[in-house]
Amino acid sequence: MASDEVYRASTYAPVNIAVIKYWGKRDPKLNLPTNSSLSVTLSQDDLRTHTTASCSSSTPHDSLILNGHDQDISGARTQACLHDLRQHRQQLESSDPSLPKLSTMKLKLVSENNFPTAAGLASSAAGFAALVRAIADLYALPLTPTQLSRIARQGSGSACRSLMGGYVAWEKGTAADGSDSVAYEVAPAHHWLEMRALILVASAAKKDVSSTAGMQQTVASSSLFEKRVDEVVPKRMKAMEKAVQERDFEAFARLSMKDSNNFHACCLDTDPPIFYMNDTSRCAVRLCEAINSHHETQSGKAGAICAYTFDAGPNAVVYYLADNEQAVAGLFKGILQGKEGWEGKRGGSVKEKED
Ligand code: 2P0
Repeated sequence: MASDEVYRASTYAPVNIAVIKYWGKRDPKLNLPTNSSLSVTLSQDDLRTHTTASCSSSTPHDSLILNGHDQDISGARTQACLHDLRQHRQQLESSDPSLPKLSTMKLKLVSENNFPTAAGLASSAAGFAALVRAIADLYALPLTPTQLSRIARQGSGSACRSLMGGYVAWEKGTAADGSDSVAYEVAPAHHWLEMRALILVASAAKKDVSSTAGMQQTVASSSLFEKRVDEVVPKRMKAMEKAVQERDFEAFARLSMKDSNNFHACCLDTDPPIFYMNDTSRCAVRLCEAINSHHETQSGKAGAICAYTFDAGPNAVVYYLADNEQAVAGLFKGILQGKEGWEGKRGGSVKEKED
């Protein structure tokens, strides 16, 4: 019988790692950022969320199970995403009465992360991107990734950048209703296929200060942050887009490291100070610096071959080009293998799977 029919759609969404960081909201309700940001989407063969969305007339209530555990989805952010997606479906149903009334059915969402949740590895980015896309697929919504990014942004800011592959910018926008605060593709993954990302897990523990809380403490108390928003990031966004367009790794690396350091300096300038990086993280910074200096000495010319970046947690992401696999990833793995403080390591690529 049609009334018992179960409708279902599944999708993956990858993690993205920002090289120009999002930190701070100008409108917490609509989740609008104080500055634009730019990220690299990792291959979904590496770190990703898989989500299945289903509904039927007998589904009792909206629910989300993440890694086997029931999640509370009553929060305003998840509700905003569900509301918008249902509204889009309702519009389709009104224009074509033969469509099943999925918008009136409750949703069952089942997600799995293949990496530590809430440990500064962008789990909310992949999580909300997968949730929004799975429901959009279930509802057969004719929306572009940029249109979906506007919905996912309400769930978690960084999620809007996980709806596209490759190099993605999130334009902060100026409209009060957030309509122009969306993600767009700066370049597809195949534009710079040689890019690789090594994820160094310094700690898989849940972070002390959530990004959402931490960034608003920074907005309220850091004077360094004002300069970051007004001057530093607008210039860097342009320079980073250019570096990506021109596949200029040296510029990409310098900008990434500087922006990570500027973001963590703003965290330190927050009252009370927020420490996301730890001794193990600083060890990764030193190692990157040493690799770059060694390369410069050996080659006799300036040019970074690796770039570290840290999100709201101690784990390092190190970008490098495939040609320097041995000089960067090989060295990191050799030195850190089994070393105390590093609980695990993952190699990732932007497009193709690496071990
Ligand atoms: C980023 N981070 O650009 C930056 C760098 C953390 C440091 O986006 O409150 O989890 O859900 O919008 O997206 C983390 O912030 O925050 C983040 P909400 P989100 O990737």
